[in-house]
Amino acid sequence: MAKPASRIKAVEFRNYINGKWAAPRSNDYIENRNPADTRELVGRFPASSSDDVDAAVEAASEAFSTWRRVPAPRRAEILFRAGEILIKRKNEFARDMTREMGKVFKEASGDVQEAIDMTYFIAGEGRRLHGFTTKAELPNKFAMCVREPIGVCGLITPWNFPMAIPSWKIMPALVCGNTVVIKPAEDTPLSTYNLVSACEQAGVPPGVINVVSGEGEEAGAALAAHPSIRLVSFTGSTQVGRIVAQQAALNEKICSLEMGGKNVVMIMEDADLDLALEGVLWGAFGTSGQRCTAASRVVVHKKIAKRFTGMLAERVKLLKLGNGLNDKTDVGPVINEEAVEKILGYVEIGRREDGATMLCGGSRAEKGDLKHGYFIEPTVFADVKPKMRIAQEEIFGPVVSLIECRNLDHAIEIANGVRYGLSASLYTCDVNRAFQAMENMFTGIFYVNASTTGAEVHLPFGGTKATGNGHREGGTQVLDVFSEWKSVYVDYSGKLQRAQID
Ligand code: UN1
Repeated sequence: MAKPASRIKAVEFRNYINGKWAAPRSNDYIENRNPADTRELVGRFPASSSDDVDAAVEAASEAFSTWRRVPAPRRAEILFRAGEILIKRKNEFARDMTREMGKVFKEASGDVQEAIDMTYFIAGEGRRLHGFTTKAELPNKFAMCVREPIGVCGLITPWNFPMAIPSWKIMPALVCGNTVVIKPAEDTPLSTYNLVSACEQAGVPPGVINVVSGEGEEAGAALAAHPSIRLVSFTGSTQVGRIVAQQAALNEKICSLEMGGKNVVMIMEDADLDLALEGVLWGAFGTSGQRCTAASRVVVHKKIAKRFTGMLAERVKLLKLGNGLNDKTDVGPVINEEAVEKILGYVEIGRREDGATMLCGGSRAEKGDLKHGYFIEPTVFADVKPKMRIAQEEIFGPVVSLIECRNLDHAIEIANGVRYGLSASLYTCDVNRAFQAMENMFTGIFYVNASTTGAEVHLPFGGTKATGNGHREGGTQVLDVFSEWKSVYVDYSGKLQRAQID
């Protein structure tokens, strides 16, 4: 059960710059409140300005000259230690995460686990960081290419995976020899603080990781525009990602973007419907629909549409909303008031503008203690047409749209008919159909007989079209974001050899 708000002490947090916990120059703070019960103050976090960002970037620039020369396996050893600390403190950190972000405790534990997985996986890369050798076109000449660190990286991270996503960026950046300044989402800075504290405790030297919390428009913008930042890695909305990319272009920064999604579950008439039902419930309403990978469209074969719709509506009505620290809760709150308004706005669009049939949910839940939080009833729309706004735009909440299809080709056409391309899934018992869909879906992630969420850290994560700008974080592919290639030629002939001429 959740502790009463009065028994939880709120703390004032600092920025972390050059190995020291420092108050923001402005002395302004932002309140971090529990979205399940806004009476509970989780902490007060710096509302940093460009002055704080400048100080952090300066510290990171200074630290870069020594950190880049620490052998990668040694850098990795520190990360392994950080992983051990995260394991030891997993429950405490998960609890903190549920309090600041709202996701149910089990899922918050999964988020911390994803950070542990990433830390161990990428620390292992410290002994690889492979380049390659190849044959030169001239005799007595050697050719190879090696990975080099890039410099100071600016990391801007979202609130929905407040520890996992920072770890996807910090750990590979560090193992490659970069230093970082991270600006966590203003709604969930505590989980980044916990991650960075683990790194500090593990022995990451001063200046290598710096944390500057604050508003996107202020601290985030200052980071994205800073001339000494060589790389910006951003996960968040498509709207903000575009601004980050524009800023990056002005200063020749490398820019890795991970943005929106409109993910789809396709269910064929031969599918195991009970399995598909579990997948849709988990994909659409897990994390209150606030995963980039959340299932927000379900394309169902017309032969089973009626039956599946009935099965889904029946189960959705049973989902229990509540505080994520209560183990009876299925669905936690959404992140803040703005999210409530946006999601309910889409519910209205679905009902009025689009004319879809709402089967359940559709309102803010305000019974009892729920009135103190940002709760929205899990919502299902049926009779949705592929071009309706609720079937096209990212809602990022517990709302799912059911769309009927005639066959697999039709399902794939509908599924691909959106501007995003993060994750898709197909339920079928026919292996041929599974491979056909795998080949024809324009998404960065594809699942067979599983939901749209649940990516693992050792595979590339990211999407096509408006979801990203071609990079992948996760997998060894993330090393391509956080390192640059240097091609090296050694001519041991003792004479001038002219490539392309001699
Ligand atoms: C996100 O929502 O941005 O695949 C990340 C998943 C998680 C990561 C989601 N492992 O659902």
